[in-house]
Amino acid sequence: KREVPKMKDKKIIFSGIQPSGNLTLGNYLGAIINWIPRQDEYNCIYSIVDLHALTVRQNPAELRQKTRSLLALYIACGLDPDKNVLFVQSHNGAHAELAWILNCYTYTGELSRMTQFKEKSQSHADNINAGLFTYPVLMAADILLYQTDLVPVGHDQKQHLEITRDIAQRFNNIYGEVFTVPEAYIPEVGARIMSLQQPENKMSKSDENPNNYISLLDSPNTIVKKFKRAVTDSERIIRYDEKDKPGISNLMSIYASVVGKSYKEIEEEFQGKGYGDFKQRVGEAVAETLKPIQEKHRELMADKGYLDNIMKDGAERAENLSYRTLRKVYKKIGLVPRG
Ligand code: AQP
Repeated sequence: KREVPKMKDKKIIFSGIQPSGNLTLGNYLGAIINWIPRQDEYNCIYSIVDLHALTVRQNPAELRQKTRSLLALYIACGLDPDKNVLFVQSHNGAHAELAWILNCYTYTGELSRMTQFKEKSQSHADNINAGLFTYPVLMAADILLYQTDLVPVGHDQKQHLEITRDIAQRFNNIYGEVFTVPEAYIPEVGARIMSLQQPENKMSKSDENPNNYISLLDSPNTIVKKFKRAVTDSERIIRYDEKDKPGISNLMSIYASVVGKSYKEIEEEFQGKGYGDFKQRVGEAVAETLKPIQEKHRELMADKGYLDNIMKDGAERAENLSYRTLRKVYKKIGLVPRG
């Protein structure tokens, strides 16, 4: 049995990823890579946010499989289940409960300005459901339940973090200091990894074209091939320029994150070399980084009992932490305690 972290002996980190596809290099470099070094310094809570994934139609069997696989990937990437609370969102009813309350403190006008809602409404025009619209409210509930101080996410989640802060402040202004107002942590490099074929769009795990993304579970061969096919430009010079050279700049930001070099160092390393050499090297560096993760993931997926135990334990610890906040919220707004 793992211990429930003490609520405020250390600062609290919360983040999550949807099991809506295989994790991409974007999810890894934008989010997960920043979770690993903080597990000693903070109380960290990481969720597999399966309720969020339902805003887009999912195949039930695949969703179940991807949820387990994502838990295995969290651990394979280096999250220690003894140091972090790892759990599946739907295993803790408090998320849906608080989301309903917060829906009543969120304006439809602010939700209709969310970029993700606008983008997903376009890409899923046949299923613009209410969940897609209120997604940021569920996300606010996820974060606020744990009195979170810091939320490490990629750049695309910045707007959702801002609305979370607005909702928390609005609620606190009416009822007193109920919620900690969280800060976003968005890395300088890697916060916005773009699609390999369409570098003007972000890399997404639910993209229909697998050549647009690198899955953390792609074989080394596939990874190198996908990088070799990546869209670039006709200048033949490796230099960072997001506006005029989005393809090359994206590959540079991936390489910079993976090998820990600055853009200047990368420009020097590839001075006088062609795009072919550069792409090959980026592909190899990514494949090398992912190899130990893939091996560990394979091992973990073969041990169903171990993953089940982590999930069960994580759910209990998450519930224990979050119901303290939920009870306080219910009391403040005037719901009668069950007794
Ligand atoms: N391209 C990206 N670059 C950097 N960070 C990224 N993240 C996502 N894409 C990139 C970060 O990954 C975390 C998990 O995101 P999510 O699963 O909750 O949803 P998302 O942001 O909508 O990610 P996807 O991959 O695009 O999922 P789908 O395709 O299902 O919508 C977040 O911290 C996010 O910032």
